[in-house]
Amino acid sequence: MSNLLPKPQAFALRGAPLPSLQRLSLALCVLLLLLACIPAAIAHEFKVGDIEIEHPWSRATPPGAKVAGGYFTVINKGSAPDRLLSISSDISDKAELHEMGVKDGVMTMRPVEGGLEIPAGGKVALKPGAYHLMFTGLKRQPKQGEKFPATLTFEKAGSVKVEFVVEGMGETGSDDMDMDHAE
Ligand SMILES: [Cu+2]
Repeated sequence: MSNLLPKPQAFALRGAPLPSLQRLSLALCVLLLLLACIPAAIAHEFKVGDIEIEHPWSRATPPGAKVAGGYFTVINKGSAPDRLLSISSDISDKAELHEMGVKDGVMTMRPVEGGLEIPAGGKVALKPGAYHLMFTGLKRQPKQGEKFPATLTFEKAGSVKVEFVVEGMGETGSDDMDMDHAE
């Protein structure tokens, strides 16, 4: 009989680390979940199908301005190219895709014909001085710190709602937006 006593004790000792390990791994899971959420909130990105849109942003405009720029990075994680066909937003009558280039030594902006191709497995950055979005016929001035919604439509991936964060007027220090858009 006496040799039965150590058994439950030994069992209890061996069993003891299990519950705390489970607690630890649960705590780790919660921590990992929290960490997984944080970059998404900071990165401010949107997804539709194989397409990811990172950090759509615009710039505050001076009173009376009729146009505002729109910028973001599009990533195509798919194995086929896709095309950004159109953009719409309540903030303006129209939103156009523009391309900047140099023609006969003069910087020009022109609408991108037939949509903007996003190569398979590639990315395209819309940024000041390059491809960009132009909100034309502004219904109101975007104010620094606010967000406004817009819908991007892709040929294959379909439509996705995004939010443009409005940054300061001097953001990036580029004044390309003031050039060819006084209509
Ligand atoms: Cu433009």
